[in-house]
Amino acid sequence: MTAKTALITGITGQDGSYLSELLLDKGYTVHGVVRRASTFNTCRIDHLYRDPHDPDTRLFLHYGDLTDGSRMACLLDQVQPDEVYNLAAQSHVRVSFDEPEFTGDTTALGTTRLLEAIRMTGLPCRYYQASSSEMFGATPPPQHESTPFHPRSPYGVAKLYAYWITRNYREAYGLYAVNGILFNHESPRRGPTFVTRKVATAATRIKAGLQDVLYLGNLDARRDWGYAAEYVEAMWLMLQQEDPDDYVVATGTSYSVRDFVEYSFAHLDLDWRDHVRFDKRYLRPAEVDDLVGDASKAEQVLGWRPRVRAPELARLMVDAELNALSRNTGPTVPAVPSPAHTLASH
Ligand code: NAP
Ligand code: F7E
Repeated sequence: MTAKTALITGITGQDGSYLSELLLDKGYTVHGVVRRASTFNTCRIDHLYRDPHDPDTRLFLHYGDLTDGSRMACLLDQVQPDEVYNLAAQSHVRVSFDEPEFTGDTTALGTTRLLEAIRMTGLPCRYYQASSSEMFGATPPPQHESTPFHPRSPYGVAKLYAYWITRNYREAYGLYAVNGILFNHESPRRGPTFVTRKVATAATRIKAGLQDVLYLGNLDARRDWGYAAEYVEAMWLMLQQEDPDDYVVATGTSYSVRDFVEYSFAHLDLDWRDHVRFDKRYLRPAEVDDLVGDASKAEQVLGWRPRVRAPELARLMVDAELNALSRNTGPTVPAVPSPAHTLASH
C-alpha cells in the first residue's frame, strides 16, 4: 500500500474508471477532474465514490476542464499530486472530423495547458500522457516506439502534438513526463459509439428481439484490440520507472472489424450477415487501415504482458451486455442516481 496522491483528468471515461480502481486498490488517494455537464457523467465511477464527509474516503472529484489552464494550475496547487494522468480528450476519431478545432483545443492544447500548469507550480510530480496508435495512422504495421508517424485524422494530429509537447517538456525542463502509446483497448465500459461496444450492444439487442439491424461503416479496417483493464496497469508501471520514457502498449495481434462482428454474433449463435448493413455515414474522410503494435519494450522494461485478445474480448463484452440487459440497465449506467453526483467541490 502507498500513501501517494494521483490526479486523473478524464476520470469519467473508460480508462479513468479502471485506473481509479487500480490506484485505489494500491492505496492511493485519487483526485479526478470532472467536466460540468447538465446531466450526470460519473456513471463509470459511481461504484467507487463515497461521501466526502466519510473520513476513509480516498476518491475526490473536482470540476475542471482542459480548456481552462488556470483551473488546472489551481487544482494542482490544491491537490499536490505525486502523479498526474492526463486521460482527458475528445477521443472519437470520426467526431474529430466534425469538430477539428474543439479536438485540437482539448486534445492538443489541453495537454500544453496541463504541462505548463505543472511547470509553473513547480510540482515535482510525474506525468503520464495518453498517446495513441492513431499517431501512426497510415504507416504500415508493425508499429513500435521508433516507427514514423503519419496521422490520418484531426484526432491523430492533435494526439501527435500532445506527444511532442510531452517530450519537449521532458527535454526542456527535465519533467518526469512519459507517453503511453496505447493501441485500441476496449471493455464493457467503452463509449457506446466506438465500434466494439456498438457491435456488442446491438448483437445482444438483436438476440433479445429488441432490434433487427446494425448499421456499420468500413468492415475491412484492422485493429490491435486489447482489454482496457489490463492497459491501465501499463500506465501505472510507466510512472514507477527510474527514468521517464515512452512505450507502445498493444497485443501484437490484428483483427478486422468484420472479425470482431463475427465473434460477437457467433457468441450469441447469430449469423452477422443476416443483420449487419452498410451505412456510409460511418465512413471517415481518411481511414487508418491496419494497426498492429509491437510492445516488446513494455514487456522487457515494465514486465507488462497482455492476456486478452480480440476473440475473448468480443465474448466478454457480449456477456456484459447480456448481463446488463437481464438487469435492464446499461453495464456502466446505474439504475438510480448515486452519491457520486455530489462533487467534492460543492
Ligand atoms: P473516453 O472514454 O472518451 O474518456 C475521455 C475522458 O475525457 C472523459 O472523462 C471525458 O469527460 C474527458 N474529457 C473530454 N474533453 C474534456 C475536456 N475538455 N476537459 C476535461 N475532460 C475532458 O476515452 P478513453 O477510452 O477512456 O481513453 C482515455 C485516453 O486515452 C483519451 O485521451 C484517449 O484519447 C486515449 N486513448 C484511448 C485509446 C482507446 O483505445 N481507448 C487508445 C489510445 C489512446 P466526459 O465523460 O465528460 O465526456
Ligand atoms: O473505430 C471502423 C472505423 O471508432 C474502429 C479511439 O479510442 O482507438 C479508437 O479509435 C474502426 C475504424 O475506434 C463503424 O472506421 C466501422 O476503422 O472503434 P473506433 P478508432 O477510430 O480506432 C484509438 C487508438 C484511439 O486513440 C481513439 O481515441 O471501426 N468502423 N463501422 C466503425 N467505427 C465506429 N465508431 N462506428 C461504426 O459504425
